[in-house]
Amino acid sequence: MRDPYEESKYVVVAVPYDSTESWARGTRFGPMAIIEASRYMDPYDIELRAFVNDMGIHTIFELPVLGKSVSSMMDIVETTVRRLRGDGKIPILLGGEHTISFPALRALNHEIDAIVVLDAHPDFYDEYEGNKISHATVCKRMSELVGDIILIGVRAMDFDEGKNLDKIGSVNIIFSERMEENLEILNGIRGKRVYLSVDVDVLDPPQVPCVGNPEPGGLSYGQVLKIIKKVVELSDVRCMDFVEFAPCPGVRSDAFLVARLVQKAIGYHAFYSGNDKLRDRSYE
Ligand SMILES: [Mn+2]
Repeated sequence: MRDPYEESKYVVVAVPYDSTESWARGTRFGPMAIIEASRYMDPYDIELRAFVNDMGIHTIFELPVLGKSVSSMMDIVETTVRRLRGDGKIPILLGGEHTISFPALRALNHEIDAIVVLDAHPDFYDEYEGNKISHATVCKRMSELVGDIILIGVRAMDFDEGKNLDKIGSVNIIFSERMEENLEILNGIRGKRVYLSVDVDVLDPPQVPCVGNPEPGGLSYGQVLKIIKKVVELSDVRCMDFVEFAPCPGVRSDAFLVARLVQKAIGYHAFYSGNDKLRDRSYE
């Protein structure tokens, strides 16, 4: 995915930041593991009957955020995303910890009507371990910028987070165990400009065991794909991120799964936003 910047609609940005992570650090290795796995992926998408190579994807290798303070990381991410949107690109951020979504949203919240988050946790603490900005508070902070927020796949939360969720009128939660029957909530984003954030811990741990905070009872790869497809089809997604992947030594299948998820998401976006090149190469 090394198309020239000028010719690319999608720009993949590696953000290897994991400084506020509370349990296991290691999401700093996530972006490069995903990019590395993507090199071995077949570029043909069977479902879309199209070549991902034709979609125009440029990759910005690691932003210099490692070991930086939260505020410098935020400046770097915000400046980068603002520049990409100024050039008309769709930023695809690879984390790193979930915290990176907040500065990304801040760079473009003037053009966002709703946020869709896939996550095992609501990340709705007001403050966590003394920090206002961390992986555990990120969705609360984001909801203060854009109040219309849908959380999908939640299956673990703290009592205080529940109270914070109640205070915000337009938070919709689709809990993991009632996912299928509640997906019609997504119809509320039809036609809206959306920020899509995928915390890969939304997946069931056997599928992606190496995440910051593994939580049992998660979604399958197929369910996550279905949700991303629906979001991209119904709405106008302006920016996406895939966060919290922390590769374990010796395990390759989960990096491959996340890379495929990113590839599929870009493919759906290109398809539903009418990429002619993509359709021209179809076998149909
Ligand atoms: Mn999260």
